[in-house]
Amino acid sequence: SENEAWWKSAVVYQIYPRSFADSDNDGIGDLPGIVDQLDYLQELGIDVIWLSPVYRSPQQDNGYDVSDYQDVDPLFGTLEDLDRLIAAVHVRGMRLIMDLVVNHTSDQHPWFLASRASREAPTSDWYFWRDARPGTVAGEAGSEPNNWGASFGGSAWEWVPERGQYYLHLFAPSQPDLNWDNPDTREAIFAMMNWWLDRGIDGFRMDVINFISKDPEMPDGPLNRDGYGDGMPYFSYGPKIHAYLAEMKRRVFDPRPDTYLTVGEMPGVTPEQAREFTDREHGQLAMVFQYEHVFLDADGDKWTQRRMSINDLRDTLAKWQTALGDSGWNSLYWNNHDQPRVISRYGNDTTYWRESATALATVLHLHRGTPYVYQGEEIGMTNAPFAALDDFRDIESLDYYAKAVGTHLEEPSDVLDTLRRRSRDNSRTPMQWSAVPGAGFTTGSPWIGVNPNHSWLNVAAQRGTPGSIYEYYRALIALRHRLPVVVDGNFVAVHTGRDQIYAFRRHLGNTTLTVHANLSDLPVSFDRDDLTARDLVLTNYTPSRSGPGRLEPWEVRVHVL
Ligand code: TEU
Repeated sequence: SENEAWWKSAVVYQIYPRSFADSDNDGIGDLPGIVDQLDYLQELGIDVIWLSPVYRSPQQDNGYDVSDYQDVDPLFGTLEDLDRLIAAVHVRGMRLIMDLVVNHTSDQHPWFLASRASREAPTSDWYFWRDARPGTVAGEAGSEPNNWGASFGGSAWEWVPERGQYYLHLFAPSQPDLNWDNPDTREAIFAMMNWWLDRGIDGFRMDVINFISKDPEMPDGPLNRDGYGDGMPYFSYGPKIHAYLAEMKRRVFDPRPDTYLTVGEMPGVTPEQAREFTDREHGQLAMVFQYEHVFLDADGDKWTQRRMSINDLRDTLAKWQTALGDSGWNSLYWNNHDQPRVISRYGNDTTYWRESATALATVLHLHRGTPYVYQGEEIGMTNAPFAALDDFRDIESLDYYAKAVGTHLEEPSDVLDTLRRRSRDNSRTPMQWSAVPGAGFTTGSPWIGVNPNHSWLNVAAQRGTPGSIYEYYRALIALRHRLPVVVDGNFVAVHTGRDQIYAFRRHLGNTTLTVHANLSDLPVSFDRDDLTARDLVLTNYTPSRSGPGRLEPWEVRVHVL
């Protein structure tokens, strides 16, 4: 039926357009390049494409700074190219969702240009403008309206002499926050969303959508390491968040006969909040992206690394499975354009490259929820060996380096080391299609370096090759499409008494699916009596290779009874 939640059985593939396929060889991926690869995605078994932003943008944050929501940036092509992509996706029975970046705009958006120029402008109040702290010299450090720090450096407030006021930016100064408390702002956003849905897209991935409602008092936050206050308690789950998302649902989605995939990116969201947002009866979104499981190797902030423990991973994922189990819905992801490659974080990208990529994929995809594959994950792409600061492009990475070396006087080589492990650029290197120079991504000069391992790690080497990571992903995705228990089965954690093993069961009717995964470099034995070779439906090792109670490094076994 039209109201059926089709996205529950879907697998989503995230495309980061600037790094996917470059059809005009200017070094930056584009929309016609994506059209050329749709057969590839269809063969993989993908149901939905999530396109990271292609809107007009000064590209300070690779498109997460939009200056025109209703046009395509010439870097990527034209609106007609996008229409062609949407049509080509639909012809193949697939769907396409767009990134919706409406917590903030670019500082070059006409709404902001007018707003900063005059307090009389129609969009004067569409952003958060505040006076200097009373008793201070406006425009000088310390006179900001509150102590909040921005994600990309320094204070969250920028002084504008023309207005004699500060504006709020939770991210870079070039990304001013939109004031959702103004009904006209909301109307403009809803109109724009409707314009896109009328154009035929199938939903939205909503950038930091839990940040749109700010506590109107905007109190100072607890101080963090770099001397700024943490505003999260006052904007990550603000007083009007449910009201605004409910209004969006009423104004955009409810009037339409079709069902859309809506996924809210929500840093800091708790399981209980996520359940509210995705509740089958009262929720406003299909699913959310939570962050807990990608923070398990971080100590306080993302730059400080610690070892991820398999026990923590199991506890975290099980908690989310249970919390959203019957009334909500989970999204499942390891990678995206903001995260270093999972195989280089939680896996082993050298000795057990193939085994750990397939083991991690198995564990994730066989949870209950909608899995997301980030481009290149399906061939086991790894972090990049960036040699020098010049190799990095990301605004967050460059800002971190400037702060760490410039302000905190850390050793440049240490900071580079941190960036090499944690930078978002690790996931933004070009898609590795083949072994040729430029990796089949471009014949021009790529905007960011191609990972040299493309000489052996590429699509051409794996597509159609039995035992490859790519073919394993295909089999895994096919399993979801074939077995209802993967989509609808409940989730039960299994304790084997071995810390290295991640195990769980899924039940639906008379069917039980069991996953045993050794997430370590060492073989492990365990007691089990109910798994027989006959019921084995998927493994990343040759089935005969080891005994029933023993798992080789990164071995996984999936049984269905
Ligand atoms: O990211 C949201 C976000 O909170 C990021 O700061 C994220 O936690 C960080 O990148 C991890 O290092 C979204 C987008 O996905 C990201 O690409 C944008 O830069 C950001 O919003 C601003 O739009």
